Amino acid sequence: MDMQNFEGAVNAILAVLPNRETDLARLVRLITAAAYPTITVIGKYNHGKSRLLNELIGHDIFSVADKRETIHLAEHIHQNISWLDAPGLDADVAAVDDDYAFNAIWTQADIRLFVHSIREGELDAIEHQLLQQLVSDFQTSQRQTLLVLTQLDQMPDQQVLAHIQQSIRDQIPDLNALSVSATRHRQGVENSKPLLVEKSGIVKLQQAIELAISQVPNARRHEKNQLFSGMQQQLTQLQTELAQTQQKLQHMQQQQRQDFDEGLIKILDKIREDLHPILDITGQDDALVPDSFATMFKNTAGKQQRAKVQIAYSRACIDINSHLIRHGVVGLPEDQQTHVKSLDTVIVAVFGISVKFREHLRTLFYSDVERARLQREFAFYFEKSAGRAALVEQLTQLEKQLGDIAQAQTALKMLEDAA
Ligand SMILES: Nc1nc2c(ncn2[C@@H]2O[C@H](COP(=O)(O)OP(=O)(O)OP(=O)(O)O)[C@@H](O)[C@H]2O)c(=O)[nH]1
Ligand SMILES: [Mg+2]
Repeated sequence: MDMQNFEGAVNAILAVLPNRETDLARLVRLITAAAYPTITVIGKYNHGKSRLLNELIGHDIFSVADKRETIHLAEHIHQNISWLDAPGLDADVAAVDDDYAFNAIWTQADIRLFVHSIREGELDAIEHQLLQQLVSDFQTSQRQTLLVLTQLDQMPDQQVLAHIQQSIRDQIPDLNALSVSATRHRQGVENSKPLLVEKSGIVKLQQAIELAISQVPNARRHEKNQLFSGMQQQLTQLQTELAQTQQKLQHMQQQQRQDFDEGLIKILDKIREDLHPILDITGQDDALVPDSFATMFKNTAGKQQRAKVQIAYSRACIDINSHLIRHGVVGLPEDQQTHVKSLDTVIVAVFGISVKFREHLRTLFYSDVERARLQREFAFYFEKSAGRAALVEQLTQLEKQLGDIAQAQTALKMLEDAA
């Protein structure tokens, strides 16, 4: 699997699990990393991180200064260990520097040396919070953090020193802090003074680092498994939830349609029933006798009959319309609207505008063919209504999301096979 495929796989997973960005970066690092364990320093600027690394490596590799000095990540490979020097943390000064530092601790490092200058007294809030995060990260990832108190030589008063060491122990009881002095170590080494070397604390720190390094292979294996299974679980859970929602919505979709269809049939049956007395006339249909000039202002039998037919038809329309509104069908779809508002109703669209005579009512409500057409057409407008369209849209979205999850699962599997 090449880098490009890695990127594709990572993006497929990120599309579904955006909050796993750091975890995925770490996972890719674990899959592609060289066999070397990686050790980084982390801590506030000017606390002696770079100088500590130089002492541990035994060469002046990283630049040291009495000011804010390291601004990028620097890597040096020494005796099969990758040593990373990171910029000092200081959110106020340069957020970008912090990005480098965070990348070092969360993505790259197997072991973190958290550096705090004992000259500064207790840990401040930012250091404390980050250390706690690192300690709790150990519970999940088994990545180790060593707390290193630097510039021990700057604390000549043993009582004050002991007091600060105790305060820090109280602040972060889960970590055993190691106190060191880079300058004493350097002096001891350069002047061949084993006692000074011993007193520098660097040797003890080196032993602690050795121990941590020996645990890296197991920790990495654990971390990989934990990341894979964590993401798999998250994907499965998401998939289950979405599939349940999908089922619910599909059921609702069916149920709504069934309610609409059944309700409409009931109403059409009732209209038939109601129309009986009006349609069942024997003999001549007075409604068909047109008014003449002579009867223009008279209340003729024809007028009465026509009024009766109109009233019956209006009632039928009201019944159907209230059924439509109850089911969210409030008007014609936009592409069917005209500039005549009064004609822009579903009723007019389905019934037409010239229902005037008994014959029209008979055809509309008594013929089976026509009734099937009415059911079909009203259902068509029902499906076009806003609520129904929104439901379809929701289902389309869900299907897409489920597709994305399936892709993310495949991508995760690919990564796992590459690991
Ligand atoms: N006396 C004494 N000075 C130290 C010790 N460690 C580091 N220093 C000095 O502290 C200053 C800062 O050291 P650096 O190693 O550059 O500090 P840093 O944490 O890397 O700083 P940034 O790169 O800016 O984040 C330098 O002047 C070092 O010489 C120590 O153990 N004792
Ligand atoms: Mg530095």
